[in-house]
Amino acid sequence: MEISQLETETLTAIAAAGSLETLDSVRVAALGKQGSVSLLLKTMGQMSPEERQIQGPLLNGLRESVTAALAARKAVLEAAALDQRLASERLDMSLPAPHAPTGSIHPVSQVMDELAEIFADMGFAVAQGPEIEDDWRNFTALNIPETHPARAMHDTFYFGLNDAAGGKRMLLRTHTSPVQIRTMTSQRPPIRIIAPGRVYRSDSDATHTPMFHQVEGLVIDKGIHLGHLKWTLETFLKAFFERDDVTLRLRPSYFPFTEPSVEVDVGYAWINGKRVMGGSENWMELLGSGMVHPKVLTHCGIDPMVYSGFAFGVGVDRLAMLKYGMDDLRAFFDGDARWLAHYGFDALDVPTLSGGVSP
Ligand code: 2NL
Repeated sequence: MEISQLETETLTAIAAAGSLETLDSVRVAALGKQGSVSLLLKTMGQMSPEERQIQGPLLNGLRESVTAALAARKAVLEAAALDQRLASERLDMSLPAPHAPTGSIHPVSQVMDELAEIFADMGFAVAQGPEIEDDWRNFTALNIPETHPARAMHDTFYFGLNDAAGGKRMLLRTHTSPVQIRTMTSQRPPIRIIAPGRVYRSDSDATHTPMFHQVEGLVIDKGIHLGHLKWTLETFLKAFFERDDVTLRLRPSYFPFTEPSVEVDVGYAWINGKRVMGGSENWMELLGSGMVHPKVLTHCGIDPMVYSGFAFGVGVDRLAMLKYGMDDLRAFFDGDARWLAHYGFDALDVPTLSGGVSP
């Protein structure tokens, strides 16, 4: 076949190719191993030098024009295919996001995160410890001897006597104080910690669950006095309830592990059937505190002639109820998805002092 005729036929086929697939079969038929252009190019090997001088440039010209036409057609077909995809694959940006089931942060976790944020700002570290403790850390080190009525007060869950850990009687901690005991026996003052966590007492009614959450705070340093305790609790409660007019009332009390012991009430008023913090119309007992008993410091190897400190304890569940308005403590631990959806918090809404501790 004549070169010019082959060129016309091939370029016509390329121009007529309506899809990338068709175009590729035209390419194979022309430039493939057995393609018409390729076979013609191979005939140059048998030509005489004189003939090759004439035919060579013509054949190379044929290959170049076919290659260029294929590339141009391919670009046109690809652009058309993209246009078609853009026209058909439409995404409506005004549609609502698809429903995806999401969990939420339990009010207890939310409040614990808020407490950690508030106390971190005052220089406190968060300390944790085991929920299964020994008698010494839960009672004895805290100046609660074997026969002390305070042990009965705590309605303790005990494990069996023959424990692998050297015959020690183990128990479920009745408060998070053993965490502070662990800190005082393993670190030197100054100490500034809060210890939030689960605690257990054999008690169950509308206002008591056998497991509940407590946060205790401990500060040990030289020259710590009741004024430091009062300032710390005042600063904490103002930040927690997000009101500058929170009022405190300190009353003398008794705990074996503090001397003196101080019970702290917060003032509140009823406004439109809602409890609002502040004022001195009504008082509610909120937390227990005091100066750490010298015997507790001595038990932990801290010299009470050199160091002093204060401690406090407060129920986290109670703090959550007061701040977020739940009325039944038992619902906290039912795992009811509707209750959790109603009272739960956005996992991405992390409490910060700068952004407000509550959502
Ligand atoms: C309450 C009372 C309180 C403490 C907890 C404490 C811990 C150590 C030493 C001294 Cl290691 N004290 N903790 C002190 C006073 C009160 O909790 O009624 N909590 C709900």
